[in-house]
Amino acid sequence: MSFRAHWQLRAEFARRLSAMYGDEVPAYNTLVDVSTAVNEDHLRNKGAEAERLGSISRVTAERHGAIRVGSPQEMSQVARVFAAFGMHPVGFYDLRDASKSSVPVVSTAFRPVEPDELAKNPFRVFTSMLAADDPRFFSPELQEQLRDFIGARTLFPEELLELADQAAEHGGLEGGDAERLLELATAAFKLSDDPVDYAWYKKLEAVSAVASDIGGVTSTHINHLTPRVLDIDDLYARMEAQGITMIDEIQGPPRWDGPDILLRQTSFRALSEDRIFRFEDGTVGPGELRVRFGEVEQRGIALTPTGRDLYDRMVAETDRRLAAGEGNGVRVDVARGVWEENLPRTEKELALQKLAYFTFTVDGDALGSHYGDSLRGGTVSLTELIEKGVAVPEPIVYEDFLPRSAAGIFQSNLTDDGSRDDAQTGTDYDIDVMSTIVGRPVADPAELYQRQQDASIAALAEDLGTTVE
Ligand code: OOG
Ligand code: NI
Repeated sequence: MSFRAHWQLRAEFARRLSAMYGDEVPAYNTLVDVSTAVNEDHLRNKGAEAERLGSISRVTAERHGAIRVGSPQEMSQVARVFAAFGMHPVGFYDLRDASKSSVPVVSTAFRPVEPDELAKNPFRVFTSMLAADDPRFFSPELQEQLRDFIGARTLFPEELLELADQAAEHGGLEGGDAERLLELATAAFKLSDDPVDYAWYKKLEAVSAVASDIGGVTSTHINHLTPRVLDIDDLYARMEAQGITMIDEIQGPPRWDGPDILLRQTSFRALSEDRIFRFEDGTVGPGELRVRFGEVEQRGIALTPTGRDLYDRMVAETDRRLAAGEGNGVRVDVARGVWEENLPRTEKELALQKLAYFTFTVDGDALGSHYGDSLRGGTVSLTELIEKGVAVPEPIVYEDFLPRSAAGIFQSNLTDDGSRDDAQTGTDYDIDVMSTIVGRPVADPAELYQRQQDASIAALAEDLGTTVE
């Protein structure tokens, strides 16, 4: 067998995780089948327009996973594993305050960062770390017990970490080593059948079902794997028609007749799964846990920091109107109204107002009719080029996550609010602290999109033989 580069390892890793998870959670296979059908129909109905935010082959193969670890040490180890697959930490999400119930985690996402790597295979994993030192959730005694329990387990065997380091260093691995890396990495995320200590699990569950899922067991597992669809409303309706109960709403932006922005997500509720427990009297027996769920997403255009501010204001305005009793309490209807009042209806307008990120292509006809050859050697503004239709904006897809949706997804699958003592002060986490924990810099998503847009503008200027400002 020959050398396998990062992207080849990543594509195979995603494929194996998907097969494993499909065996573990058969409803996931239904979700994938329905997603594929939705995408095919969307393509049939919309033609080339359907592929504006990603080719059908990329979108159909596209997944994100979610995993949860228990300590900074485990976070740094999982970062080494993902580096083997060309997946790097991007973005910081603090979910502790993003919802009213107890979600005691801070997160980042591991994903390819270069546009060509994303195009080859965009597999990403939303990775959460239990904030086991946050006194709002965990008493000093529980913090210590958690540290001991988590410190005593091994999620990622030494052999896996060593192979991963080699893959990171050499840009991939040769045949036998590549195969072993894939085997070990996939196995590390398999649901374990080791008995779960019932009393310990329940003690943590009283604080948060997320805490028990992370710190109450001796291994980690994929929480969900998420396919991408081109029409999430259609997907939602088809899943319900199949008798699968979805959470009440689609999270994130509403459906409207302007450009799709950021990320829309929904999920079906966590399903009961058989697990083995060890009870306090020493007996071992079967039981059920309900922690893993199915999620699906539709991706839209990445927003600039200005666009993101507008988005956050629109979300706040939606909340305000809902609280005031507008729209019969139906969030998406209220949100649609807010969107229509505030967000430009065309990609061109989004680009002109610098609200979203784009790459640009040249429209030769528009160039000829507006400028002839007169641009060569001169200076022109990007705004003018866009206005005249010479620079045609092509959307840059949002590759990241939304903290409020993430918290909503966690939360909608909890049966209990858990407990949080807001009289205590929470531990400080931010992107820099996360970088130290992960052991490598956590990239700012906006910088990555900006870099891609800048490169495209530079290429445009080169093409036109002019300075574009
Ligand atoms: C992660 C929840 C967040 C998303 O897509 O926003 C998430 C988890 O449940 O571990 O996956
Ligand atoms: Ni997810």
